[in-house]
Amino acid sequence: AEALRHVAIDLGASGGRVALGTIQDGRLAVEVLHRFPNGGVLVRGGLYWDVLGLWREILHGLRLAAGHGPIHSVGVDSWAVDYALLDEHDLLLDGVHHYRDRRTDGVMEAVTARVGREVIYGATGIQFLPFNTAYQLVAHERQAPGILRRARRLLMVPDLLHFWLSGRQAGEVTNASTTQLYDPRRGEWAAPLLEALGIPAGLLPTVVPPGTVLGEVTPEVAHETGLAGTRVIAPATHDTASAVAAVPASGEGWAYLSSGTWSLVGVETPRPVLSPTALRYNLTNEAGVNGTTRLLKNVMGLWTMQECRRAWGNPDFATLYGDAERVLEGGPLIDPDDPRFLPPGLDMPQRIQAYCAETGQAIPQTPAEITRCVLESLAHRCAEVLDELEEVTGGRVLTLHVVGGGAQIGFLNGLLADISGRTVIAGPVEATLLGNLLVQAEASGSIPGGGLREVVRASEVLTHFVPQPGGHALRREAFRRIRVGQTVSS
Ligand code: LFR
Repeated sequence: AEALRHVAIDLGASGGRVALGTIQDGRLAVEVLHRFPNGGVLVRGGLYWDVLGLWREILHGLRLAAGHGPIHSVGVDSWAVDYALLDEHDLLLDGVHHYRDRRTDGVMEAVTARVGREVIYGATGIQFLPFNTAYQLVAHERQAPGILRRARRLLMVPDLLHFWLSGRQAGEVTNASTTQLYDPRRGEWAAPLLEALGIPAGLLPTVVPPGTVLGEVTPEVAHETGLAGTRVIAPATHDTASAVAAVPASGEGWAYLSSGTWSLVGVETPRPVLSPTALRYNLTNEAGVNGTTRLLKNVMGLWTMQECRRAWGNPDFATLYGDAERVLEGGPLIDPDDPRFLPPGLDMPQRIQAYCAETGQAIPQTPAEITRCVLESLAHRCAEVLDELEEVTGGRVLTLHVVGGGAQIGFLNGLLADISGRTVIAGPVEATLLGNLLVQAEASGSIPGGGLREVVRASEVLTHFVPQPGGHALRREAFRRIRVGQTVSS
Protein backbone atom coordinates (compact mmCIF):
# COMPACT_ATOMS: atom_id res chain seq x y z
CA ALA A 1 0.00 0.00 0.00
CA GLU A 2 1.10 3.57 -0.61
CA ALA A 3 2.34 5.32 2.55
CA LEU A 4 -0.10 7.81 4.07
CA ARG A 5 0.70 11.49 3.57
CA HIS A 6 0.42 13.82 6.55
CA VAL A 7 0.77 17.60 6.59
CA ALA A 8 2.21 19.47 9.56
CA ILE A 9 1.70 23.19 10.00
CA ASP A 10 4.19 24.59 12.52
CA LEU A 11 3.84 28.22 13.55
CA GLY A 12 6.75 29.77 15.42
CA ALA A 13 7.09 33.29 16.75
CA SER A 14 9.47 34.25 13.93
CA GLY A 15 8.20 32.04 11.10
CA GLY A 16 5.89 29.26 10.00
CA ARG A 17 6.21 26.24 7.78
CA VAL A 18 4.01 23.68 6.08
CA ALA A 19 5.56 20.26 5.56
CA LEU A 20 4.59 16.95 4.03
CA GLY A 21 5.58 13.73 5.82
CA THR A 22 5.35 10.02 5.07
CA ILE A 23 6.55 7.00 7.02
CA GLN A 24 8.18 4.21 5.06
CA ASP A 25 10.30 1.32 6.34
CA GLY A 26 10.26 2.80 9.83
CA ARG A 27 11.62 6.15 8.66
CA LEU A 28 9.98 9.52 8.36
CA ALA A 29 10.60 11.46 5.15
CA VAL A 30 9.80 15.17 5.45
CA GLU A 31 9.57 17.80 2.75
CA VAL A 32 9.03 21.44 3.71
CA LEU A 33 6.65 22.84 1.08
CA HIS A 34 6.19 26.40 2.28
CA ARG A 35 7.94 28.80 4.67
CA PHE A 36 6.69 32.24 5.67
CA PRO A 37 7.66 34.91 8.17
CA ASN A 38 5.75 35.66 11.36
CA GLY A 39 6.02 38.30 14.04
CA GLY A 40 4.15 40.77 16.18
CA VAL A 41 2.10 43.61 14.72
CA LEU A 42 2.02 46.82 16.75
CA VAL A 43 -1.28 48.76 16.51
CA ARG A 44 -2.15 51.69 18.78
CA GLY A 45 0.04 50.44 21.57
CA GLY A 46 -1.18 46.82 21.36
CA LEU A 47 0.89 43.93 20.07
CA TYR A 48 -1.01 41.32 18.03
CA TRP A 49 -0.51 38.30 15.79
CA ASP A 50 -1.64 38.48 12.17
CA VAL A 51 -3.86 35.37 12.37
CA LEU A 52 -5.63 36.07 9.10
CA GLY A 53 -2.28 36.38 7.33
CA LEU A 54 -1.20 33.08 8.91
CA TRP A 55 -4.45 31.49 7.73
CA ARG A 56 -3.77 32.67 4.18
CA GLU A 57 -0.27 31.12 4.30
CA ILE A 58 -1.74 27.89 5.67
CA LEU A 59 -4.24 27.67 2.81
CA HIS A 60 -1.42 28.31 0.35
CA GLY A 61 0.66 25.53 1.93
CA LEU A 62 -2.29 23.14 1.83
CA ARG A 63 -2.84 23.90 -1.86
CA LEU A 64 0.80 22.96 -2.52
CA ALA A 65 0.35 19.78 -0.45
CA ALA A 66 -2.79 18.78 -2.35
CA GLY A 67 -0.70 18.90 -5.51
CA HIS A 68 1.33 15.92 -4.21
CA GLY A 69 -1.63 13.52 -4.10
CA PRO A 70 -4.22 12.52 -1.49
CA ILE A 71 -3.48 13.87 1.99
CA HIS A 72 -4.59 11.64 4.86
CA SER A 73 -4.38 14.22 7.65
CA VAL A 74 -3.32 17.71 8.67
CA GLY A 75 -2.49 19.20 12.07
CA VAL A 76 -1.33 22.55 13.48
CA ASP A 77 1.06 23.39 16.29
CA SER A 78 2.22 26.81 17.49
CA TRP A 79 3.73 28.70 20.39
CA ALA A 80 1.68 28.55 23.59
CA VAL A 81 -0.45 30.75 25.87
CA ASP A 82 -2.11 32.96 23.20
CA TYR A 83 -5.82 32.68 22.43
CA ALA A 84 -8.75 34.03 20.47
CA LEU A 85 -12.13 34.96 21.94
CA LEU A 86 -15.21 34.07 19.87
CA ASP A 87 -18.73 35.45 20.29
CA GLU A 88 -21.97 33.47 20.14
CA HIS A 89 -21.75 33.43 16.33
CA ASP A 90 -18.18 32.08 16.42
CA LEU A 91 -16.88 35.42 15.17
CA LEU A 92 -13.60 36.83 16.48
CA LEU A 93 -14.35 39.31 19.26
CA ASP A 94 -10.91 40.91 19.18
CA GLY A 95 -7.52 40.50 17.57
CA VAL A 96 -5.25 37.76 18.90
CA HIS A 97 -2.90 39.48 21.31
CA HIS A 98 0.82 38.68 21.33
CA TYR A 99 2.11 37.37 24.65
CA ARG A 100 4.75 40.12 24.66
CA ASP A 101 2.01 42.79 24.69
CA ARG A 102 2.65 45.06 27.67
CA ARG A 103 -0.99 44.94 28.80
CA THR A 104 0.05 42.25 31.29
CA ASP A 105 2.60 44.49 33.09
CA GLY A 106 2.06 44.06 36.83
CA VAL A 107 -0.94 41.71 36.44
CA MET A 108 0.80 38.52 37.56
CA GLU A 109 2.05 40.31 40.67
CA ALA A 110 -1.46 41.57 41.49
CA VAL A 111 -3.07 38.16 40.94
CA THR A 112 -0.50 36.18 42.90
CA ALA A 113 -0.70 38.66 45.79
CA ARG A 114 -4.47 38.09 45.93
CA VAL A 115 -4.76 34.36 45.19
CA GLY A 116 -1.36 33.09 46.40
CA ARG A 117 1.50 31.50 44.49
CA GLU A 118 1.15 28.19 46.34
CA VAL A 119 -2.56 27.97 45.51
CA ILE A 120 -2.02 28.66 41.81
CA TYR A 121 0.98 26.35 41.57
CA GLY A 122 -0.79 23.62 43.53
CA ALA A 123 -3.73 23.73 41.13
CA THR A 124 -1.76 23.92 37.87
CA GLY A 125 1.95 23.12 38.35
CA ILE A 126 2.73 25.86 35.82
CA GLN A 127 5.68 28.25 36.10
CA PHE A 128 4.93 31.88 36.83
CA LEU A 129 5.44 33.84 33.63
CA PRO A 130 3.80 37.24 33.21
CA PHE A 131 2.22 36.27 29.87
CA ASN A 132 0.45 33.06 30.94
CA THR A 133 -3.11 32.96 29.56
CA ALA A 134 -4.43 33.35 33.10
CA TYR A 135 -2.86 36.83 33.43
CA GLN A 136 -3.61 37.79 29.83
CA LEU A 137 -7.31 37.18 30.45
CA VAL A 138 -7.29 39.31 33.59
CA ALA A 139 -5.48 42.04 31.61
CA HIS A 140 -7.97 41.68 28.75
CA GLU A 141 -10.94 42.20 31.08
CA ARG A 142 -9.21 45.24 32.62
CA GLN A 143 -8.66 46.71 29.19
CA ALA A 144 -12.11 45.89 27.82
CA PRO A 145 -14.48 45.44 30.76
CA GLY A 146 -17.24 42.94 29.98
CA ILE A 147 -15.37 41.15 27.21
CA LEU A 148 -15.16 37.86 29.09
CA ARG A 149 -18.94 37.90 29.53
CA ARG A 150 -19.55 38.72 25.88
CA ALA A 151 -17.21 35.93 24.78
CA ARG A 152 -18.66 32.46 24.39
CA ARG A 153 -15.51 30.53 23.64
CA LEU A 154 -11.77 30.77 24.11
CA LEU A 155 -9.62 28.88 21.62
CA MET A 156 -5.83 28.67 21.75
CA VAL A 157 -4.15 29.62 18.45
CA PRO A 158 -3.83 26.06 17.02
CA ASP A 159 -7.33 25.22 18.28
CA LEU A 160 -8.67 28.26 16.43
CA LEU A 161 -6.98 27.14 13.21
CA HIS A 162 -8.29 23.58 13.70
CA PHE A 163 -11.76 25.08 14.13
CA TRP A 164 -11.39 26.99 10.88
CA LEU A 165 -10.09 23.85 9.17
CA SER A 166 -12.61 21.34 10.52
CA GLY A 167 -15.52 23.22 12.08
CA ARG A 168 -14.87 21.49 15.43
CA GLN A 169 -13.94 23.33 18.63
CA ALA A 170 -11.68 21.53 21.09
CA GLY A 171 -8.81 22.38 23.43
CA GLU A 172 -5.85 20.10 22.83
CA VAL A 173 -4.24 19.36 26.18
CA THR A 174 -0.54 20.14 25.61
CA ASN A 175 -1.38 23.75 24.84
CA ALA A 176 -4.29 23.91 27.33
CA SER A 177 -1.84 23.02 30.08
CA THR A 178 0.26 26.13 29.39
CA THR A 179 -2.61 28.51 30.25
CA GLN A 180 -2.02 28.05 34.00
CA LEU A 181 -5.77 27.35 34.18
CA TYR A 182 -5.58 23.57 33.76
CA ASP A 183 -5.22 21.05 36.58
CA PRO A 184 -2.82 18.34 35.36
CA ARG A 185 -3.57 15.96 38.24
CA ARG A 186 -7.33 15.97 37.78
CA GLY A 187 -7.07 16.27 34.01
CA GLU A 188 -9.58 19.12 33.76
CA TRP A 189 -9.78 22.91 33.85
CA ALA A 190 -8.99 24.26 37.33
CA ALA A 191 -12.53 25.39 38.24
CA PRO A 192 -11.73 27.11 41.57
CA LEU A 193 -8.95 29.12 39.94
CA LEU A 194 -11.22 30.16 37.05
CA GLU A 195 -13.72 31.38 39.58
CA ALA A 196 -11.10 33.28 41.57
CA LEU A 197 -9.99 35.06 38.38
CA GLY A 198 -13.53 35.81 37.16
CA ILE A 199 -13.18 33.65 34.06
CA PRO A 200 -16.52 32.05 33.10
CA ALA A 201 -16.00 28.26 33.09
CA GLY A 202 -18.13 27.86 29.96
CA LEU A 203 -15.57 29.87 27.99
CA LEU A 204 -13.16 26.98 27.87
CA PRO A 205 -13.50 24.16 25.36
CA THR A 206 -13.55 20.41 25.95
CA VAL A 207 -10.00 19.16 26.44
CA VAL A 208 -8.76 16.43 24.09
CA PRO A 209 -5.45 14.51 23.93
CA PRO A 210 -2.93 14.79 21.09
CA GLY A 211 -3.86 12.42 18.29
CA THR A 212 -7.59 13.27 18.43
CA VAL A 213 -9.31 13.15 15.04
CA LEU A 214 -11.34 16.36 14.96
CA GLY A 215 -13.13 15.69 11.67
CA GLU A 216 -12.60 16.29 7.98
CA VAL A 217 -11.67 19.58 6.37
CA THR A 218 -14.75 21.72 5.72
CA PRO A 219 -16.17 21.97 2.19
CA GLU A 220 -14.90 25.57 2.07
CA VAL A 221 -11.33 24.53 2.89
CA ALA A 222 -11.56 21.59 0.48
CA HIS A 223 -12.70 23.96 -2.25
CA GLU A 224 -9.97 26.52 -1.51
CA THR A 225 -7.12 24.02 -1.36
CA GLY A 226 -8.04 20.99 -3.47
CA LEU A 227 -7.88 18.69 -0.44
CA ALA A 228 -10.53 15.95 -0.34
CA GLY A 229 -11.51 13.82 2.63
CA THR A 230 -8.45 14.98 4.60
CA ARG A 231 -8.78 14.45 8.36
CA VAL A 232 -7.86 17.20 10.78
CA ILE A 233 -5.90 15.50 13.58
CA ALA A 234 -4.78 17.51 16.59
CA PRO A 235 -1.06 16.82 17.07
CA ALA A 236 0.67 17.94 20.27
CA THR A 237 -0.44 21.48 19.44
CA HIS A 238 2.09 23.17 21.72
CA ASP A 239 5.22 23.40 19.54
CA THR A 240 7.47 22.51 22.47
CA ALA A 241 5.43 19.35 23.13
CA SER A 242 5.81 18.31 19.49
CA ALA A 243 9.55 19.01 19.68
CA VAL A 244 9.95 16.95 22.86
CA ALA A 245 8.02 14.07 21.28
CA ALA A 246 10.70 14.00 18.57
CA VAL A 247 13.75 14.06 20.88
CA PRO A 248 15.85 11.11 19.66
CA ALA A 249 16.68 9.89 23.17
CA SER A 250 16.58 6.37 24.58
CA GLY A 251 17.07 4.99 28.06
CA GLU A 252 17.49 7.31 31.04
CA GLY A 253 19.69 10.16 32.19
CA TRP A 254 18.86 12.67 29.48
CA ALA A 255 17.35 16.14 29.27
CA TYR A 256 16.30 18.21 26.28
CA LEU A 257 16.78 21.77 25.15
CA SER A 258 14.27 22.96 22.56
CA SER A 259 16.38 25.77 21.16
CA GLY A 260 14.62 28.57 19.32
CA THR A 261 13.09 31.94 20.18
CA TRP A 262 12.90 30.35 23.64
CA SER A 263 15.30 27.90 25.22
CA LEU A 264 13.08 25.29 26.82
CA VAL A 265 15.18 23.16 29.14
CA GLY A 266 13.61 20.12 30.74
CA VAL A 267 13.10 16.44 31.32
CA GLU A 268 10.20 14.09 30.69
CA THR A 269 8.51 12.67 33.78
CA PRO A 270 5.70 10.12 34.18
CA ARG A 271 3.66 12.57 36.26
CA PRO A 272 3.65 16.23 37.38
CA VAL A 273 6.14 17.28 40.06
CA LEU A 274 4.61 19.94 42.32
CA SER A 275 7.11 19.91 45.18
CA PRO A 276 8.15 23.05 47.07
CA THR A 277 11.55 22.85 45.34
CA ALA A 278 9.87 22.71 41.93
CA LEU A 279 7.93 25.84 42.90
CA ARG A 280 11.06 27.54 44.26
CA TYR A 281 12.84 26.98 40.95
CA ASN A 282 9.63 27.95 39.16
CA LEU A 283 9.67 24.79 37.02
CA THR A 284 6.65 24.09 34.88
CA ASN A 285 4.66 20.88 34.39
CA GLU A 286 3.29 21.05 30.87
CA ALA A 287 1.40 18.14 29.34
CA GLY A 288 3.28 15.93 26.87
CA VAL A 289 2.27 13.17 24.47
CA ASN A 290 0.97 9.81 25.73
CA GLY A 291 0.23 11.15 29.20
CA THR A 292 3.79 12.26 29.98
CA THR A 293 4.73 15.51 31.73
CA ARG A 294 7.26 18.02 30.41
CA LEU A 295 8.99 19.28 33.52
CA LEU A 296 10.83 22.27 32.12
CA LYS A 297 11.79 25.88 32.41
CA ASN A 298 11.61 28.79 29.97
CA VAL A 299 14.98 30.46 29.45
CA MET A 300 14.87 33.64 27.36
CA GLY A 301 16.55 31.94 24.39
CA LEU A 302 17.58 33.31 21.01
CA TRP A 303 14.92 36.02 21.23
CA THR A 304 17.51 38.46 22.54
CA MET A 305 19.69 37.71 19.51
CA GLN A 306 16.76 38.07 17.12
CA GLU A 307 16.04 41.55 18.47
CA CYS A 308 19.74 42.55 18.41
CA ARG A 309 20.01 41.37 14.82
CA ARG A 310 16.97 43.46 13.89
CA ALA A 311 18.61 46.48 15.56
CA TRP A 312 21.79 45.88 13.54
CA GLY A 313 19.93 45.82 10.19
CA ASN A 314 19.54 42.03 9.85
CA PRO A 315 23.09 40.79 9.28
CA ASP A 316 23.58 37.07 8.70
CA PHE A 317 23.22 34.96 11.85
CA ALA A 318 25.99 32.62 10.68
CA THR A 319 28.41 35.56 10.36
CA LEU A 320 27.43 36.90 13.79
CA TYR A 321 27.98 33.52 15.44
CA GLY A 322 31.27 33.00 13.59
CA ASP A 323 32.58 36.42 14.69
CA ALA A 324 31.40 35.83 18.26
CA GLU A 325 33.37 32.60 18.46
CA ARG A 326 36.59 34.55 17.81
CA VAL A 327 35.97 37.00 20.68
CA LEU A 328 38.21 36.35 23.70
CA GLU A 329 36.79 34.29 26.57
CA GLY A 330 36.11 35.84 29.96
CA GLY A 331 33.87 38.70 28.80
CA PRO A 332 30.74 40.04 30.50
CA LEU A 333 27.66 37.90 31.26
CA ILE A 334 23.99 38.81 31.59
CA ASP A 335 21.04 37.13 33.24
CA PRO A 336 19.17 36.18 30.06
CA ASP A 337 15.93 35.98 32.08
CA ASP A 338 16.04 39.55 33.35
CA PRO A 339 12.53 40.96 32.62
CA ARG A 340 14.02 43.92 30.72
CA PHE A 341 14.84 41.56 27.83
CA LEU A 342 11.25 40.30 27.41
CA PRO A 343 9.56 43.06 25.36
CA PRO A 344 10.50 43.70 21.72
CA GLY A 345 12.61 46.74 20.92
CA LEU A 346 15.39 48.02 18.70
CA ASP A 347 17.24 49.05 21.86
CA MET A 348 18.05 45.43 22.78
CA PRO A 349 21.85 45.97 22.36
CA GLN A 350 21.63 48.99 24.70
CA ARG A 351 19.64 46.99 27.26
CA ILE A 352 22.44 44.42 27.29
CA GLN A 353 25.09 47.12 27.66
CA ALA A 354 23.15 48.75 30.48
CA TYR A 355 22.90 45.41 32.28
CA CYS A 356 26.66 44.92 32.03
CA ALA A 357 27.32 48.45 33.26
CA GLU A 358 24.95 48.08 36.24
CA THR A 359 26.63 44.84 37.29
CA GLY A 360 30.10 46.40 37.10
CA GLN A 361 31.32 44.40 34.12
CA ALA A 362 33.06 45.37 30.90
CA ILE A 363 30.58 46.78 28.38
CA PRO A 364 30.42 44.73 25.16
CA GLN A 365 30.69 47.07 22.16
CA THR A 366 30.70 45.25 18.83
CA PRO A 367 27.94 42.93 17.57
CA ALA A 368 30.43 40.07 17.95
CA GLU A 369 31.07 40.94 21.62
CA ILE A 370 27.37 41.31 22.36
CA THR A 371 26.58 38.04 20.59
CA ARG A 372 29.24 36.22 22.58
CA CYS A 373 27.86 37.69 25.79
CA VAL A 374 24.31 36.56 24.95
CA LEU A 375 25.21 33.01 23.85
CA GLU A 376 27.57 32.37 26.73
CA SER A 377 25.03 33.67 29.25
CA LEU A 378 22.35 31.48 27.68
CA ALA A 379 24.56 28.42 28.05
CA HIS A 380 25.26 29.31 31.69
CA ARG A 381 21.59 29.65 32.49
CA CYS A 382 20.71 26.37 30.73
CA ALA A 383 23.46 24.60 32.67
CA GLU A 384 22.06 25.99 35.91
CA VAL A 385 18.57 24.71 35.04
CA LEU A 386 19.97 21.21 34.37
CA ASP A 387 21.34 21.18 37.92
CA GLU A 388 17.98 22.37 39.27
CA LEU A 389 16.20 19.59 37.36
CA GLU A 390 18.55 17.02 38.86
CA GLU A 391 17.84 18.37 42.33
CA VAL A 392 14.08 18.34 41.85
CA THR A 393 13.82 14.89 40.25
CA GLY A 394 16.66 13.17 42.10
CA GLY A 395 17.82 11.79 38.74
CA ARG A 396 21.04 12.44 36.83
CA VAL A 397 21.29 14.31 33.56
CA LEU A 398 24.25 12.93 31.61
CA THR A 399 23.17 13.87 28.11
CA LEU A 400 21.51 16.99 26.74
CA HIS A 401 19.55 16.63 23.49
CA VAL A 402 19.41 19.95 21.66
CA VAL A 403 16.60 20.15 19.08
CA GLY A 404 15.11 22.94 16.97
CA GLY A 405 16.69 25.72 14.92
CA GLY A 406 19.29 26.49 17.60
CA ALA A 407 20.68 22.94 17.20
CA GLN A 408 22.42 24.29 14.09
CA ILE A 409 24.55 26.72 16.10
CA GLY A 410 27.70 24.69 16.69
CA PHE A 411 29.27 27.44 18.81
CA LEU A 412 26.30 27.42 21.22
CA ASN A 413 26.20 23.60 21.39
CA GLY A 414 29.90 23.57 22.27
CA LEU A 415 29.38 26.18 25.00
CA LEU A 416 26.46 24.15 26.37
CA ALA A 417 28.60 21.01 26.55
CA ASP A 418 31.64 22.73 28.08
CA ILE A 419 29.73 24.85 30.60
CA SER A 420 27.25 22.15 31.72
CA GLY A 421 29.78 19.33 31.64
CA ARG A 422 27.29 17.15 29.76
CA THR A 423 27.48 15.53 26.34
CA VAL A 424 25.34 17.47 23.89
CA ILE A 425 23.61 15.62 21.06
CA ALA A 426 22.35 18.08 18.46
CA GLY A 427 19.38 17.41 16.14
CA PRO A 428 16.89 17.19 14.65
CA VAL A 429 16.61 20.83 13.61
CA GLU A 430 12.99 20.33 12.53
CA ALA A 431 11.98 18.41 15.68
CA THR A 432 8.67 20.28 16.00
CA LEU A 433 7.58 19.36 12.48
CA LEU A 434 8.67 15.76 13.04
CA GLY A 435 6.78 15.51 16.34
CA ASN A 436 3.67 17.00 14.78
CA LEU A 437 3.80 14.51 11.87
CA LEU A 438 4.60 11.52 14.09
CA VAL A 439 1.60 12.06 16.37
CA GLN A 440 -0.67 12.24 13.31
CA ALA A 441 0.94 9.05 11.98
CA GLU A 442 0.50 7.33 15.33
CA ALA A 443 -3.18 8.30 15.40
CA SER A 444 -3.45 6.83 11.89
CA GLY A 445 -1.88 3.54 12.98
CA SER A 446 1.37 3.83 11.01
CA ILE A 447 4.02 3.97 13.76
CA PRO A 448 6.01 0.74 14.15
CA GLY A 449 6.35 -0.95 17.57
CA GLY A 450 9.50 0.92 18.67
CA GLY A 451 7.55 4.17 19.06
CA LEU A 452 7.96 7.75 17.89
CA ARG A 453 11.54 8.28 19.06
CA GLU A 454 12.75 5.13 17.34
CA VAL A 455 11.45 6.54 14.06
CA VAL A 456 13.36 9.79 14.68
CA ARG A 457 16.58 7.92 15.49
CA ALA A 458 16.22 5.90 12.29
CA SER A 459 15.59 9.04 10.21
CA GLU A 460 18.11 11.62 11.44
CA VAL A 461 21.87 12.21 11.56
CA LEU A 462 22.92 13.66 14.95
CA THR A 463 26.04 15.59 16.00
CA HIS A 464 27.80 14.98 19.33
CA PHE A 465 29.64 17.61 21.42
CA VAL A 466 31.81 16.20 24.20
CA PRO A 467 32.55 18.63 27.07
CA GLN A 468 36.10 20.00 27.06
CA PRO A 469 37.70 20.78 30.42
CA GLY A 470 38.29 24.51 30.98
CA GLY A 471 37.87 27.33 33.45
CA HIS A 472 34.09 27.17 33.45
CA ALA A 473 33.60 26.38 37.16
CA LEU A 474 34.80 29.86 38.18
CA ARG A 475 32.71 31.47 35.47
CA ARG A 476 29.63 29.57 36.64
CA GLU A 477 30.08 31.04 40.10
CA ALA A 478 30.42 34.53 38.61
CA PHE A 479 27.26 33.96 36.60
CA ARG A 480 25.39 32.81 39.70
CA ARG A 481 26.36 35.95 41.58
CA ILE A 482 25.33 38.23 38.73
CA ARG A 483 21.98 36.53 38.46
CA VAL A 484 20.90 36.34 42.08
CA GLY A 485 17.59 38.05 42.63
CA GLN A 486 17.00 38.81 38.97
CA THR A 487 14.67 36.49 37.07
CA VAL A 488 11.83 37.01 34.64
CA SER A 489 9.53 35.26 37.02
CA SER A 490 10.47 36.26 40.55
C1 LFR B 1 8.13 28.16 22.29
C2 LFR B 1 6.95 28.45 23.19
C3 LFR B 1 7.23 28.18 24.63
C4 LFR B 1 6.24 29.07 25.28
C5 LFR B 1 6.43 30.30 24.47
C6 LFR B 1 5.33 31.31 24.52
O1 LFR B 1 7.83 28.45 20.98
O2 LFR B 1 5.82 27.70 22.79
O3 LFR B 1 7.11 26.80 25.00
O4 LFR B 1 6.46 29.26 26.64
O5 LFR B 1 6.62 29.82 23.14
O6 LFR B 1 4.15 30.79 24.04
